[in-house]
Amino acid sequence: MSQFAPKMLYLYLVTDEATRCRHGLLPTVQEAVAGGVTMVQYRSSQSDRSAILAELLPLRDFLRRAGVPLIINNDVNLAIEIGADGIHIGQNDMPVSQARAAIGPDMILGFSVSTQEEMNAVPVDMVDYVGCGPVYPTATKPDAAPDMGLKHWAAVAASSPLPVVAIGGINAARAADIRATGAAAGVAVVSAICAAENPRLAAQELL
Ligand code: TZP
Repeated sequence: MSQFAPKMLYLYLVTDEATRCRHGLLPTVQEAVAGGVTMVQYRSSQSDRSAILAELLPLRDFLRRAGVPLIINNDVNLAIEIGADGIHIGQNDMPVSQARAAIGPDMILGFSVSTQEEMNAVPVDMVDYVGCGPVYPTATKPDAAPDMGLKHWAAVAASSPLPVVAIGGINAARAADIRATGAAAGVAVVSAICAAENPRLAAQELL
């Protein structure tokens, strides 16, 4: 359907607000990519478009040169405008059909689920991958669904018709536990890399 390949999910960095990245947004992403990150999602609650573009365009240019796909969280227009590789939407964002229609067949579309019911309802023919979680408690997303716990997460993920990336409260030890279930194409993290003293090393430890 699109340029998506499941291996892109192996170590997926979801960015925090630039102000919460210990070393700033671009240096954090650059170091994380050097450490092995395979896909990056830009996630920001800012509403100032020019501020968004000011931090996003250099990020896009760097990721293009590095050959790492850039996904935009829940902003189809922004994703199209800057030529991102795809978008990621949640249960309370625009309908999947509307998102796919807007981005066309080639861009990557990720969709979040937090329960078995939501997994069962994923529109398989329109979505490329599923983000499933939070697996563990997370302080990064205050409005996140209740954490699933590894056992329940693994059962839900194993039932997925699409590649699954785990998210929520993941550190190096937990990444290993998640990978060991065999149900994940990859792990997605925010704070394990963005808040790290050494984002390159943090990424390496999550591989
Ligand atoms: N979606 C579900 S949990 C989460 C998102 C964006 C935040 C994950 O952040 P962290 O710091 O890796 O727990």
